[in-house]
Amino acid sequence: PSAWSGVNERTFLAVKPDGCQRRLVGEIIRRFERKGFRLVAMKLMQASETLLKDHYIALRDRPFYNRLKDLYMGSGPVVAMVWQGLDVVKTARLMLGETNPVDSLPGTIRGDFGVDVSRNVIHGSDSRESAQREISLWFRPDEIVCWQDHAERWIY
Ligand code: RTP
Repeated sequence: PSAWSGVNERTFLAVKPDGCQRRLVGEIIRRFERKGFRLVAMKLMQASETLLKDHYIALRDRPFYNRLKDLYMGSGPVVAMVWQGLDVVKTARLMLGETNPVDSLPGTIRGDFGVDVSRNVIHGSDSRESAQREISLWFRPDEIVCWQDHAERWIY
């Protein structure tokens, strides 16, 4: 098992430009904190063309690729984060909702805050493998903070 399994599992989340513009950053962080996950890295940044190309490499042949990369994800700041905890990859995807907000239940982030598939507020890694790939794309190792989380003895 990798060093990032069990309670040390990690995922990459990013509040997209619409989420930042709509002042949803605090609300989104709050949901993951209350759930019991541990924030281990975070930065507000303008994603570069190179970074977005790498991040969305699997979608490069999709009809919405240029719109997604240039007109959406590259259009303003994003808040990139790494969260840690038991089954955080799968659980975060559940908390996000479906890609298209119309399929997302109320109570999920996209179900509560989005209506349009191309403005769906947040990104979350879809597997442990993508999480590892995306974390290393968006963060240098020294940007990830190892800290003693005293709440975790009540969470696990
Ligand atoms: P994400 O990677 O952002 O968490 O999204 P996802 O896995 O739920 O969805 P994916 O199919 O990987 O699509 C990535 C992002 O592209 C935008 N999108 N636009 N028809 C469209 O205009 C369309 N379809 C997808 C969304 O922002 C989606 O999250």
